[in-house]
Amino acid sequence: TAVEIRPGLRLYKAALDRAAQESLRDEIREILRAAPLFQPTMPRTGKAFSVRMSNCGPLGWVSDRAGYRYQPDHPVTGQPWPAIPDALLRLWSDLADYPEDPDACLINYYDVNAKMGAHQDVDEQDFSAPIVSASLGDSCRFRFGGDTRGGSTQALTLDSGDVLIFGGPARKMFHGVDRILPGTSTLLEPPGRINLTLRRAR
Ligand code: MD5
Ligand code: FE
Repeated sequence: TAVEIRPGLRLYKAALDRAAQESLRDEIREILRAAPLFQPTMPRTGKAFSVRMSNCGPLGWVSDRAGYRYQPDHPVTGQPWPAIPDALLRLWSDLADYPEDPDACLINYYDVNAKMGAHQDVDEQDFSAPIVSASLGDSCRFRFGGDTRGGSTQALTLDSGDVLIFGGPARKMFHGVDRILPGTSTLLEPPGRINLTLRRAR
């Protein structure tokens, strides 16, 4: 049951039931054992993100002083990223309306104090593919606006199990996470929020 928030932006509330969330959580835990969360830093300034990250799939998104990019290996261990779990590939093929599998899945971990400033996702080569985002753990306030910085914005609460799809005219909108709502989920230990974004980087 999708709600079209605006053209190109669809929200599936509770797309993943509790059992699906638990099994995905367990698979992500295994992925993070092989590809530990790293702390990305801002290009040029070197300031640390409050969100920690990892990836699965052929390519992973990384950020350091040199810039933002997709690369096939973990920036700390040098190992290739683990495979994308089948449950996520099925979610993409069910919802993305795109003929190929995603080639990147960014894993964002928010502790209860983490947030993500407004930005656009424009490091991918083909904007005809959507981005599919799944939330696990504590709820968050997700904020989004238009295609330019500084216009009017709206906010949504994203709960564990929700799936958002950004495609078409919503693909390049500004968006960010204002804050995590602590104590809203028992799924994760330690608490916090995991966001998974399936993408076509190339
Ligand atoms: C999150 N992640 O909840 C947020 C929002 C990111 C990111 O923004 O880049 O990892 S998930 C919603 C989202 C993800 C990617 C693209 C778009 C929205 N978008 O094009 O609007 O961790
Ligand atoms: Fe983003």
